Parts: sequence; C-alpha cells; structure tokens
Amino acid sequence: MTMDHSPGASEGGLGEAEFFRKMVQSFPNILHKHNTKTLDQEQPPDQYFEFPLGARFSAPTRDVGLSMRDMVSCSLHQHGVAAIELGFEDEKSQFLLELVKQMNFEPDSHSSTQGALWDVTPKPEGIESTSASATQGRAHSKSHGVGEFAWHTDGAFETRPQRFFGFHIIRPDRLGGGVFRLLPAQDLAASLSPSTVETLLRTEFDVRVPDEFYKGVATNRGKLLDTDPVTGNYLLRFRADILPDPPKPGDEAANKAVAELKGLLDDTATKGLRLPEDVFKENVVLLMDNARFLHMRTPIHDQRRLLRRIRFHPKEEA
Ligand SMILES: O=C(O)CCC(=O)C(=O)O
Ligand SMILES: [Fe+2]
Repeated sequence: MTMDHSPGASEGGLGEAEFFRKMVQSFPNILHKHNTKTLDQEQPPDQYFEFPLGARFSAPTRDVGLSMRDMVSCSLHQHGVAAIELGFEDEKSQFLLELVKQMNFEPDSHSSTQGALWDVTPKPEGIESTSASATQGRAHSKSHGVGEFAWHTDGAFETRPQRFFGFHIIRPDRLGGGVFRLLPAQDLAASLSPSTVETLLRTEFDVRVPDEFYKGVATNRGKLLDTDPVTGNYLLRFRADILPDPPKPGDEAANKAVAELKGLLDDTATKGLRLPEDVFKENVVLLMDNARFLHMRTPIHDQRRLLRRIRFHPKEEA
C-alpha cells in the first residue's frame, strides 16, 4: 500500500479519517473524483462545490441504488448533500420517489393541484392554481420560466418548509445556461454582521405564498435564520420576493437586517459554489438539505432543460 502524505494522514499508521477515506475509495459504488474545469474561459473562474468524500454514489441498477439508501441518507444528514449517478433509464423518476420513501422521508405535494413530482422546465402556459389571486385559475412559477432564479430555499413560504429537496436531472442545459449554485448557510452567516445574525435569529417575518404553491393559506410566518438544536448548524428560510416591503413594518433593526442580507445576495460577487458539471449531469439524482444552503440557477438557454423535483420532510415531522 502506498502511504499518503496529504494533510490529515496520521504518522506511522492509519488515523480514523484516513481509514475511512481508504475504505470509501475502495468501494466501487462510491464515487470520489470530480472535474472542476470552467466552461467559459472569458469569465472569472468559478468556485466549485467540493463534494465531500462519501457523498457521491453510482447506482448501476435500481436495486443497487435502493440498497445504498442508508449511506445516501447518512450523507444527506451529515453533509447536507448526496448525488447518485443512475446507470439505468428512469423516464418517470420513480427511483427518486422510491428512494425518498425507502429512506423513511415523507414526500410533500407541491400545491393543491400538483403532486410530489414537479418538472422544472420552461413552461410558458403555467399551471392550474386554486388561489384567489391567480389569473383565470392559472399561475406561473419561476421554475417554469427561463430567467435567473435568485438565491432562495425551496418552500420558504410554507407553514413548515420542506427540510430536503431532490432533483432527477433529466436534461441539463446543453447551451451553457441553467448553472446551479449553492451558498452554505455557514458561509452566509459568516459574511453578515454579528448584529444582523442576532436580529435574524430572533425575528419572525410574514411571508407571502405564491399562487402556484397555494394550499389554502395566503401567508405564513417564520424566521429567516435559525440554528439546529442538535448540530448547531445554521438553518435558512429565504426567498426575497415573498417578503413584504418593508419586511417588518415598525421594526427598524429587522428591516436593516433584511436589507443587509438582500444586499449581500444581490452583490454579483456573492457567487456561491457551482455544482461541478460531472455531478450536475444527465441521469443524476441530487438530494439536498434545503435549510443548510441557499441555492440559485442562472438564466436558462436550452428550452429542453428538464429537472424533476421532489421536496420532502423527515417522517416523524410529516
Ligand atoms: O432550475 C434550477 O436549477 C433550480 C430551480 C429551483 O431552485 C427551484 O425550482 O426551486
Ligand atoms: Fe429551488
């Protein structure tokens, strides 16, 4: 065996982390290399999201994929991400749905007219909505448009936002658009002033439910920033366009805190971390902790780009 002299390798024997790394690398269905080439050399180089060791899997068949559910679930809880490359056809994304159920999560419906699976793809006709403010019973979501979808967490307007979401990437944008990025809550909080963090941790805001996600109530209320009582990780609920203006009438500190947060996210220098192209690719299932990251996507160039989305809760909370 060749000795590893990388930082973290212990002297004169395998430390625990090193042992784990070697074990993971020896397992054929856990992937560990990814390519971080930038596509467009004109742009400043993108920073890429580094998939932690043990967060990428290969599922040559449906059964092998489902048999890895405990490892996938462990990665999702520990790292907040998991990606599985499917080696089989699954036109209707039934593997995604089945995996989520077998990991003991509870898929949520998207609205009172849409089920657990939702196509993120250009759809100018919109979808049916039962909201009173919908025009002629139809509503248009950002995920059906071709514009940029700015930093957000999914379901930020829900009574209880879904803790997790996943995509079956059926067709990534083949024309260079639709770049998906993450911004870890930890990094975001570190970029805000301590007084803003403190204000956001204690303030509840009213949030508007968009028509396309209407399930019977027009507004909800919640904190934009919280901490996980077990891990201490920061947890987010955010989407700028569902906050009222001003965000909290009469509460100057709260309004200032939101202005600082929005200003930071509007700044084009806040680019977050791009998902590597060899992860965000055709026939990959990507699972994410919706509260540990903000996510965004750049404008779509390829009208046939298609992601199939699921949102889900831990079962005991559903
Ligand atoms: O299109 C994408 O890459 C992401 C879309 C998204 O974030 C959403 O639909 O909530
Ligand atoms: Fe989203």
